[in-house]
Amino acid sequence: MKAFLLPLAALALASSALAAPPAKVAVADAWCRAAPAGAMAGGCYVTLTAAADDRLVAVETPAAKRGEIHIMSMDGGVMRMRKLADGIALPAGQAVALKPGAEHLMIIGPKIALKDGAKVPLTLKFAKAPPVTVEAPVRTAVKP
Ligand SMILES: [Cu+2]
Repeated sequence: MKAFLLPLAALALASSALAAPPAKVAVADAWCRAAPAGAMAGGCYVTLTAAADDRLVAVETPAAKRGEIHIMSMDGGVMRMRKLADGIALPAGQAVALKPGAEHLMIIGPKIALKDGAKVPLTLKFAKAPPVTVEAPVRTAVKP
């Protein structure tokens, strides 16, 4: 009897693994930094925690011409930023904070005023997990 039941149990396990949805990425603390009227771009920040190893590969928003993933770094005593073409690695279970002075999201050619109280919808795209859309409030001050 035991020999007959075991294969059935194994089959049930295998089929539930197949039906499992892709691991998700949790998105927390999204915000965008207020920018002067007419600014060509603005920075946005989020904390991402992936359930399984993943990558942030793109950001899209209807509130700007396009979104990019950037990093700030010191280059000969000057702060510079550049586009991260490969996005940002998200190790499983580890909170990755995008913040001023480090990795950030850049919205290029904002179509709305980036002032206190405005909201920027951001759709974050991942290599494996389904995309997540959040509303990032615009703030003047850096989050405490
Ligand atoms: Cu930037």
